[in-house]
Amino acid sequence: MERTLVIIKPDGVQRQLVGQIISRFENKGLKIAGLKMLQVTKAQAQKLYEAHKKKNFYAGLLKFITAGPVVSLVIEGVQAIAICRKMLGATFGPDADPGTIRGDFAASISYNLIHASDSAESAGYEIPIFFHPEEIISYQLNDSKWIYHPEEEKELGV
Ligand code: FUP
Repeated sequence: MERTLVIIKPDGVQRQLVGQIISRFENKGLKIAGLKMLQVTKAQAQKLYEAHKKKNFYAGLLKFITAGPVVSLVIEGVQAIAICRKMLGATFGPDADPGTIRGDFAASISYNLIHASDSAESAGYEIPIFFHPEEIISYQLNDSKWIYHPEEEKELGV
């Protein structure tokens, strides 16, 4: 089982796409382990985008992610990190395939609606920026036996 950080960015909240985006993760069979709306602080934004500190788009990134409320989630599931990345699509709307979140909802090369951790290492770094341990809930989904095969379920402890 993996956990990953997903952030519906300010454009997603303003465009009232929160429900539709969260539904996609639920429909896939991924579990919501944490969920909150928040205003990202400058300190949180700097930490999240630490890897991009020297890039020319860094200032714009900080401005965008702090421009309004976001919805952040901890999404859990088998291979959740890779699955969520695939569901997001390519970084920029025009490049993202139809069927992906960005492909279906984003036309911009800067307003790209959503963030998801790109590796287990990133998830381990990013989740604590937005969630205290007690805000991430361990529970079993009622229908997990129809999301994963019973053997898979046993093996993976889902
Ligand atoms: P992604 O992992 O798809 O969210 O994209 P990256 O981690 O490569 O980049 C983080 C954010 O920086 C993206 F959401 C968009 C922004 N970005 C730019 O604005 N310009 C670039 O050239 C690359 C990324």
